[in-house]
Amino acid sequence: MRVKRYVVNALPEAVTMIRSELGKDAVILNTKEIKVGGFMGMFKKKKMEVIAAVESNQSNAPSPRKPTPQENAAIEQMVQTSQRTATAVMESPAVPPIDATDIKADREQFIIDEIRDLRQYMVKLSKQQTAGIPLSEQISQLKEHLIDQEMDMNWIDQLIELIQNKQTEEQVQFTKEQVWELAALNITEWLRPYVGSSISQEARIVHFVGPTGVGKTTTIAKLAAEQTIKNNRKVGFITSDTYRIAAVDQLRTYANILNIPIEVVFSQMDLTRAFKQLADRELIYMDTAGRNFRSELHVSEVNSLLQSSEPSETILVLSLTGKTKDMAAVADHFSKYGVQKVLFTKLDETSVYGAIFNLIMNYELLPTYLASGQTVPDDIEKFQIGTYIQHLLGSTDR
Ligand SMILES: Nc1nc2c(ncn2[C@@H]2O[C@H](COP(=O)(O)OP(=O)(O)OP(=O)(O)O)[C@@H](O)[C@H]2O)c(=O)[nH]1
Ligand SMILES: [Mg+2]
Repeated sequence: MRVKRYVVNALPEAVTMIRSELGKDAVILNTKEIKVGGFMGMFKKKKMEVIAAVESNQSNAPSPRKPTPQENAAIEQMVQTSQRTATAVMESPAVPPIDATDIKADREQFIIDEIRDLRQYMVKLSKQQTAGIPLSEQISQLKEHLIDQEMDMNWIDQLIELIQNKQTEEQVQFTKEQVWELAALNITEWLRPYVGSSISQEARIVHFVGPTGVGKTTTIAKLAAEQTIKNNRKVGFITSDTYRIAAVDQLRTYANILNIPIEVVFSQMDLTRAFKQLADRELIYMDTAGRNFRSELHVSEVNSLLQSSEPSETILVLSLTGKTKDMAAVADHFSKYGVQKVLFTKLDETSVYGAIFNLIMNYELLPTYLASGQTVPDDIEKFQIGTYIQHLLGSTDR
């Protein structure tokens, strides 16, 4: 067997040389791209190394290997060129002895193999992704953002998995905007069943309960102003907050400004008298003393004051400056007494909004209003998903 190495610019060039030097029965054993020349490792030129061989005894000749697609293309080009120009580059003036049917079969097999490999690769890839391979930079950024916002980890994980799966399904890499948009959509869907309830129109008596200093009295003044001035309703106040010196005075001041009658109660017995005094009022807001409601005893104590034979509702007031864990404990205690509606205050004093989401989702609380400042009556608005999500997710260019 005669074996010869050719270094050429392109395969057709080698084929011409092989045909003329080794004859028409020569076969290509190997081709590879190499780099030659250059200066100090730079400016090297791309060349092709072709190893060809010819057997003197044809029956023992090695069977030629399957041509690569690159070789196929080159051969085809060469066949066409030689057919067109009939240039006598070979010993034989005839068309080169390449069987077109063989090439076609080889090519088909090659495509089938490629498709099979590709499918196996895709299956491997999708398995890796569901098994938690590294997140894309955009998805990682969302995860970090939500951790900073103190959203519960189990919700973050669920959200990330949803976005990750969608990305795998669509076989693309989402941009930051797309990741944020998907997060907004999913969070909206999760919150939707809980959002939209306000203080019931049917409730004549509305009790406000919550830890010390969260803003119950201020909030009552804000809501009473809205009902009196905007809705022209006859509002009355009852306060049971007799623990603190000047606590009654605080509500009384607002009552005077808004021209709203106020009754002070010291026990459950006083309530009947107070309701009688306010018999002409369409709406009665009842202020309670802020207590340490992480203690269940205080919760049951205040609950005894909330009994009423008339349509009533209790609103749990929570400040966003509180710790999520403490808020959760309070929410848990009140939910045992059927308190479902919540009003968040001091939005203006925080830049961390995950607690709202956690409380709604974990305790099935219904958010009613968001208070965002000390000014009565302006700094309060109805809880809206869109506004809340803007706070939670912020803008994508941060
Ligand atoms: N920044 C900010 N301050 C608020 C908000 N709501 C109330 N406050 C302030 O929080 C402080 C306490 O408000 P109160 O209305 O007295 O709170 P409370 O829950 O009635 O307090 P106790 O009756 O002592 O339990 C006051 O200084 C209010 O001006 C709010 O949304 N944002
Ligand atoms: Mg108060």
